[in-house]
Amino acid sequence: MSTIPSLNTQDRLRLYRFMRQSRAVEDAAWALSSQGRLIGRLYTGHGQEAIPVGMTYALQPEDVIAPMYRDMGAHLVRGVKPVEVFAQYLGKRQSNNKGKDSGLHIGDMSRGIVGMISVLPDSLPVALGVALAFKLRAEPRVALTTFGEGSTSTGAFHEAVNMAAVMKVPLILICENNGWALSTPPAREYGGQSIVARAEGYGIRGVQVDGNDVEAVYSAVRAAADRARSGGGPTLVECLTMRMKGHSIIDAAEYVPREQLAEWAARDPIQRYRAALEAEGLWDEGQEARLSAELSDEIDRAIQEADAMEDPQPADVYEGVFA
Ligand SMILES: Cc1ncc(C[n+]2csc(CCOP(=O)(O)OP(=O)(O)O)c2C)c(N)n1
Ligand SMILES: [Mg+2]
Repeated sequence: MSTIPSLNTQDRLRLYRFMRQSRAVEDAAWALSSQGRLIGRLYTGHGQEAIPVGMTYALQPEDVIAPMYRDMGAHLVRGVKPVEVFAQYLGKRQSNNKGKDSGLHIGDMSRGIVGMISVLPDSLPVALGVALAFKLRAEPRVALTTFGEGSTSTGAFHEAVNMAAVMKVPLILICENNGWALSTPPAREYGGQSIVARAEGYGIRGVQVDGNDVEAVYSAVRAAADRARSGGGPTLVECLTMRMKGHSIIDAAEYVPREQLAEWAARDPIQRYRAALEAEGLWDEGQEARLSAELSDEIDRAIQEADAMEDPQPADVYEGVFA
């Protein structure tokens, strides 16, 4: 067992800030989308913020992530600025996808982020390739990818996890089990009680964590990364959480039982972490009010700045499309 260095106060306050920033950016995007301002459909990770924040914080800058559409926090931890997110959502010419795509499809290898692939879960075989390259080059780096539990019911999942196990690559597989795959509940997605149980069948390490506990996610991923870096191969981390909004903004999710939402609302990862920090005397109402004001100001400025950017022109249609 590796021993995980404990998080210091500065780290813990940063984890909290990243989760708050993630939700604030997504809430603002929700409002813009409701006004018909986004060029595409909005998907959020509302209620799941502890996973992308905790996992990315646990990695080294030279590691590579291949995140999914709910992982706003992973992008923020990697240094993507809110203005870049809004430029992308608003379809601006200077955005990462030059106005051709919206959503969190912000691939940027200079920050170790592989762009999200919409065909699910095809980020998984890509991350496997990244991890294999690290292994072949004998570089002490790891790759990490995320996927929903619904996406594990495809052939690409099996092929990638099997090959990762056989090749013993430094790969961290994060399943964000949020209770639903669009309107399909787990009982109709997979047999068995968990996703993590599959790890044994593949011959890899598997751990299940409370996905609404940012420090639990951090510790599990930190251990998986240490292990992968020292040649121990892949780890499957199943993070239990709940999708607190619809699949996308156009999904009212009336199929989700209200009691399930209420139960998980009481375990909101941000409120819980705030309460824990307050109980330890590390956070108080004054700090909370200052953070709220700071985030609201940061986001207002980001939206204004993104809004002022140029829109793409018809002549740009082929730019960035062909290599
Ligand atoms: C191969 C494939 N089939 C269907 C879709 C359409 N689709 C997008 S998200 C989604 C649900 C995915 O559920 P899950 O993997 O649990 O992730 P979650 O949205 O719950 O985070 C579906 C069916 C897709 N993108 N790719
Ligand atoms: Mg799901």
